[in-house]
Amino acid sequence: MRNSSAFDFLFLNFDLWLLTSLSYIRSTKLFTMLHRRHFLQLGSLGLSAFTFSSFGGSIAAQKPLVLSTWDAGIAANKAAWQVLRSGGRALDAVEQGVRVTESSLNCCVGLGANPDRDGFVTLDACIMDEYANCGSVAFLERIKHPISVARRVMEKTPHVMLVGEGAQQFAIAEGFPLEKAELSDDAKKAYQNWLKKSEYKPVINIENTKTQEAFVPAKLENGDWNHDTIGMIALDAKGNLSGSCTTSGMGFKMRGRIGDSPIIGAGLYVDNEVGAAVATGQGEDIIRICGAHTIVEMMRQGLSPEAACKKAMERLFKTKGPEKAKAIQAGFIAIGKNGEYGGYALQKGFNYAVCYADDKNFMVDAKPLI
Ligand code: SD4
Repeated sequence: MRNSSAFDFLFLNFDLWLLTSLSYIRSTKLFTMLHRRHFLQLGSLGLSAFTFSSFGGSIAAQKPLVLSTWDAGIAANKAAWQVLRSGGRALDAVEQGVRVTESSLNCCVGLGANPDRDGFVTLDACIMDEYANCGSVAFLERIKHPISVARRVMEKTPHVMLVGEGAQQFAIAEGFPLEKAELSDDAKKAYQNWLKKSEYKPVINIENTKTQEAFVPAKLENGDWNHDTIGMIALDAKGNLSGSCTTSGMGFKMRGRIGDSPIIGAGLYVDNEVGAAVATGQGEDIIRICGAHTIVEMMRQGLSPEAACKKAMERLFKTKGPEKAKAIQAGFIAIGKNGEYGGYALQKGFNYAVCYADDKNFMVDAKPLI
């Protein structure tokens, strides 16, 4: 940082410089230093964002910033933004944000969501902060805010993950009310319909038969994908990252089934030196490639968030095989330490919500791999 005129020259020619040296620079400390300096320059002008060209398009870098999966993300981002806009911590933002979705009636998040094949709603959630602290709950029943229970696991126990009855006991001990064991009207209807079609018989290893689709539908009655998990990642004004993820999992799943969403490294991963990533979609396939962790490691090697999501998606596609991949959906989103963001989908139809100002909270369609 001694020769300031050389650095000014770099920024005047930022686009050209970036195109020729991005992959090298991303992997060096210099990258962080340059961004920090650029933020400082913009900060003195009252700006907190910049845009630069990269391979394949324009990528905005923002701070603070919050991203979340699917269109329920708009309302969730709004709540997260209230925390971020006043200089709050990313961890608080990602908890407050997804609590909105947990409270709303939704096919796939919170107690109003679709049940498992035995008619019970079981919830999975996890959270991770800038110190690599993490907490998780899975197969949790009758508790309205699994994300907040996950945070208590992180902050009040020596453990990372609690499941089932034990998770519920812990939640009750922490003062979370035990809600009634009943389905929402929408979920009741969906379950009745599913029961008719599925002719449900609890057959061992049914998940591995060719008729799997009839038992765990890839799509819901209305044609939507059978998932709408909310995954949220945020970068706060201090430059710290956190993430959260909460879901009821796949509708009409086998009782006891847990997907990627509560699994640190699969559904969510945060490394405060590098970036954060969160996943949605067919959990089994996301687990098989350690989705979120893979994306963060790709970013560590110098890939942009979008390129890292794409690379991880290519791995998922390869692992699944081209034919089987057509029957599932998966989506990844990521934020880099510098405020760049991006996402990628297996198939068309996955979108995510991006928010970085009171009047900037919008949906982005992720590019599909197939
Ligand atoms: C799961 N990944 O349980 C979750 C489902 C999901 O959007 O993402 N829904 O496999």
